[in-house]
Parts: sequence; C-alpha cells; structure tokens
Amino acid sequence: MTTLIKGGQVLSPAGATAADVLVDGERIAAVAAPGVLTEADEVIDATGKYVMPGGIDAHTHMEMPFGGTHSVDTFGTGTTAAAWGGTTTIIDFAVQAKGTSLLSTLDKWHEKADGNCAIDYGFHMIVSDVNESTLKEMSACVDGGVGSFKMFMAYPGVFYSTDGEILLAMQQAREIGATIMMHAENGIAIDQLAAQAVAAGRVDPVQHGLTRPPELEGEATSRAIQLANVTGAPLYIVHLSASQALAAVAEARDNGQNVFAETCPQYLYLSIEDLAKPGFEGAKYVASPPLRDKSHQPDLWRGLRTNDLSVVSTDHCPFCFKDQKELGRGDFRAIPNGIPGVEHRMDLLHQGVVAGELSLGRWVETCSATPARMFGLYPRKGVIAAGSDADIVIYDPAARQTLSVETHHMNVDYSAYEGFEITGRVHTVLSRGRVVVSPSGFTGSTSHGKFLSRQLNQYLN
Ligand code: DUC
Ligand code: ZN
Ligand code: ZN
Ligand code: ZN
Repeated sequence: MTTLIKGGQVLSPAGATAADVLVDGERIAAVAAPGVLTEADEVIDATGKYVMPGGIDAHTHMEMPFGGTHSVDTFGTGTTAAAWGGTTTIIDFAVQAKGTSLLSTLDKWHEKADGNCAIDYGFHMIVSDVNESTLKEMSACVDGGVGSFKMFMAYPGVFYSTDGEILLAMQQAREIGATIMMHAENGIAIDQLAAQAVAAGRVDPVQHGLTRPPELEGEATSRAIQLANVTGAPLYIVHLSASQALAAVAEARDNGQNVFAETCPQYLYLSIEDLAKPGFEGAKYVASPPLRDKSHQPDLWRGLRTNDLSVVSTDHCPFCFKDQKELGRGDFRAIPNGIPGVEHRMDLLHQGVVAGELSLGRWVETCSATPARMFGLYPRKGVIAAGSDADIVIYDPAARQTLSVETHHMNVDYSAYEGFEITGRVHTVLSRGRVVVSPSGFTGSTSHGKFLSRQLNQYLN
C-alpha cells in the first residue's frame, strides 16, 4: 500500500522545502520535487500545510507511581493523546523502586506498555538504588535498548541519590557510553525550606514554588555538571526551568563538556502566577521543578535558539485535580507533582514560531530531530527521508483552536492550558505509514505502537 503526500512544505532543521513524499508500507519510499511522484494507491493533499517528522517526546510519565498514587494516563490513553497532538514517539521512564533490580523494573514496564501503545515508544531507566548489582545491570539495560539513566538530586528518601552514588553511576555510564539524565534540584535544602513553611502555617500550592528557589536548581545543575566533568560522563539536564541552571549549562557547553539540556512548554508559557491562583487552583500547576517567575522565560527562548537548550519535552505527568491533587489540601508537600501536556507540545511550540521566538527549523529540530539523535533513534525517526519510518505529521499552520479539558484527549480532569488560543493544528498523523489521526478523528489502535530498542546518544557515539 502506497500513499502520496503532495503539495506540502516538507520541514527539517534546515527549514521548509516544497516536496512530495511517497510512503510505501511502514517506510518513506521517496521525497521528491513537487509533481515528480505520481503513482500511489492513495493521495493526501497537503497544499498549504507542513509535512514534518512526527514529534518525539523524550520525557513522559504514563502510569507512574508517585506519592502513593499513579499518574492517570495509561500507555494507551497517553499515547493516543500524544498522537492527536502530532507526537509519534514517546520515551517514558521505567522507575526502579528501592530494593529492586533494573532488569525486573524493565520487565515490569514492558508489561505495562507492550501491546498497549498507539505510537512507538522507548524507555529511559530511573535509577533510585545505586549498588553493585544496579551498576552492573546498567550495561544489560543498554543491551535492551535503554541507554539513558535518570537520577534525582531531589526527593530525598524516594528517588534521591547522594553525590557519591551519582559519581558511581556516572563512572559506569562513561564506561558503557550511556547518558546520565539529571533532575537537578537540591532536594536536601528544599525539604528544609518546605518543612519550615508548613511549620509556619504556609501550606498553599504557591509554597511549592517558593520553597524550591531557582538558585537551588542552578546549584544542583552546576554540581551535576562538575560530577560529570570529573567522571567524563555525558550529562543531559531534564526539565530545565531556571536562568541560573541555563547559565551553568551554557558555560559547560562553551568549555567543551558533553552537557545537554531540555526544557518543557510549561516553563515557556506558565509561571508562578499560575501556582498562586486563589483557592486550591494552584495545585493544578504543581510540578518539579516549579513554575518560575516570568522573567526566566526570555532566557529559555534564547536557549532554544542558541541550542544551549537542545530539546523540548513535556514531562507529561498527569494527576487529576479531584482526589489526586486534592491529597495536598492543607499541605502542599502532599500534592502529586506533575502537569499534563503530552498532547500540546507541538502546538505550543508552534506559537513560538508564530511569535518569532523560534524558526520553523528549530521547531522541528527541538521537538523531533534532536531528540531522535540524542536518544539513538536517528534516522529511523526524526526526519522525512527515504528509508525512515513514515512517522509524519501534516500540520495546518493557519488553523485555529482553543485548548480545553472539554476537547483534549488526555485522561485527566483539567487542562493546564485552559482557554489558550492556538494558531496551527494537526491535520493528519501517520505512524509507521498508518493514518492514526485524520480530520475525521482517531483512526489508530493501541496495539499498533512498537517498542524501540534505542542506540546510544548519537552526538557522542
Ligand atoms: N517531576 C514532576 O513534576 N513529576 C514527576 C517527577 C518529576 O521529577
Ligand atoms: Zn503500579
Ligand atoms: Zn524530574
Ligand atoms: Zn519527569
């Protein structure tokens, strides 16, 4: 079965080119000047639209155990919502519980995801119990297609690792070519500030932000960078939110160190003003790192332009307002941390293009091409080229839509972007050649997505 996508502007990090794309089965068969390709079983008219590589969201949390509850999107609902928004690959996090092995953790996450995803998916591994066997198992994870390991300088007693443990894991990562992903916030200091706030009766959601100051993200980021420097491990800072942290990343990169970073739409578009909304409304915006003062946002946009921020991921971690976020009424520390967003990343970043903050090329690069290379999926994913998987988004840059819980497809009872007016909209989505979203709706299936055994970081290996 062949499909010809004709009349569109094909996007790549170099920008837009008028070209037609022929899909044969699961792959792209040819990309050619307009009108050259003529034979196909089906034709999709992409006139006036972008034809772009499907989005790659390298940071999601489906069915994630957290604070005694679970994030509410299953792999099925979350990957379906992702597809609606033009994301055709997610990389989710398997979470090692203390006292368990990495390989049993990987098995457990395969059980959750395999056969239940609408789009292709891979895993990173969260390491929360550094010991001799964990360190040994890291290399078996790489063999299993999981060559990136997230560690936490935050959440003491849960996911937290000491500097010594981080050092050991980094030495091992260096040895096996793996990348360490770091949640860089000084959790030891933050826990003291949070306890002081609660003791003083300051228990509202905004306290979550006030007790996690940007300086403690900057400090932890610098510390992670120096540990990576000493060990020679590649480092990827996840969900970077603060100017201080960005400055540390930029300096390390200028010094030639293999340090990379991502930011997330919520840090570009939401702020501590949302956390400070009256009543308990702010709980909807509790995530870590917290939403910052708006003054950080111009720096983040600049970082995206200069490549000090290489990737945009969502950190999609949905908890319902009712019954889940509400666990933290009376004590902000008990609000499950996370913001839903897997469906809206492509649209939200397109607003950056519309506003002149980001070029078309950088939009595609930060949302698809770079995550593909960073996490070993290129050129199978992240590019419109002959031989690549036919993961293709046809995007109408002129359509208008308003984001709302009433219309989104994520399995969560609120939208962090309620009422946002968006210019641009996904028209059609192909996942490995199959139309999974079309103007008439979702046409995919949650048994379609395949596990992606990933290579190591392709910027270094
Ligand atoms: N931050 C969140 O907001 N949720 C899950 C884990 C994390 O680091
Ligand atoms: Zn569970
Ligand atoms: Zn994190
Ligand atoms: Zn996360």
